[in-house]
Amino acid sequence: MTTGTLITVAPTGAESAKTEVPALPVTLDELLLTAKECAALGAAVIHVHIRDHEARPTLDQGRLRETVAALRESTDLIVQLSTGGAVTDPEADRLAVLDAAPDMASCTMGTVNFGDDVFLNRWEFIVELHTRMQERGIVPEYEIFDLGHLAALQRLLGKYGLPHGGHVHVDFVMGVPGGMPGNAATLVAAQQMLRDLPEGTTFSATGIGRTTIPVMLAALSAGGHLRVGMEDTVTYAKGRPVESNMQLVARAVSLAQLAQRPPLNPGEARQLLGR
Ligand code: KMH
Ligand code: ZN
Repeated sequence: MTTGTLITVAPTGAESAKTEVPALPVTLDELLLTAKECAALGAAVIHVHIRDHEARPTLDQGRLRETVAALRESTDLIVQLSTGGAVTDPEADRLAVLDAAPDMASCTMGTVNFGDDVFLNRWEFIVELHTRMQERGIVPEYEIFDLGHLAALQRLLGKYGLPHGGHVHVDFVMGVPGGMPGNAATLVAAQQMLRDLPEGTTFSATGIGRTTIPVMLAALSAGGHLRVGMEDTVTYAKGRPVESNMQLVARAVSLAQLAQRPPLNPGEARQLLGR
């Protein structure tokens, strides 16, 4: 059954430099302003990477806790922390992200080439993330960069059981150089593979860079949900840099409305995600 659209904003990421992308929110104040404005437009979830005082990616525990508290105080958004971090982050720091007690956290389902880098996600590490989230009542969003990651998720759930809340939600991150391509045919192939996952599994999709629009349109027509934000693209259209995360959320909201699948509010999103 097709429902409204869950819109997640991923405003910062770990890959773009503030010096090259001045509109990127990197301070807590910038993040909070972005969060409030994106929530007002129709976002229900925020996928958070934080930066240090020099705008470098960090997994600093104090900053993470402060960020979770501040987002909860000033918005109704579901707060999802990234456990992916940057490709250079050690596993121990990535696991410790859960100590900041977010509503949700990302859990990438396998290793993938990531441009010239490797985004390493060993099986034992994935199991540790999944089981710690179960114990602590944190809802995972399983990040799928390649089709094999869905087979890994099937294996994970078969061996270790359902996540907290019992609902499975995945996010197809498409168009990463080294991962699955960002196009409609691949999205449909990924969606077909959800048949092997628990009934009712939902998906969001995001397309990196120039795959943003084809992936967004394909996801909407296939009954999927959307993730948008400057983590995934810093170009709005050919030759036009993104001005703000709000610009990307506003576009997603208008396409969702056009598809007659208007944005879910945070309360509806919590119901959908079992949070
Ligand atoms: N920054 C990427 C290496 C996640 O947030 O869980 C990983 C990433 C995935 O962004
Ligand atoms: Zn991320």
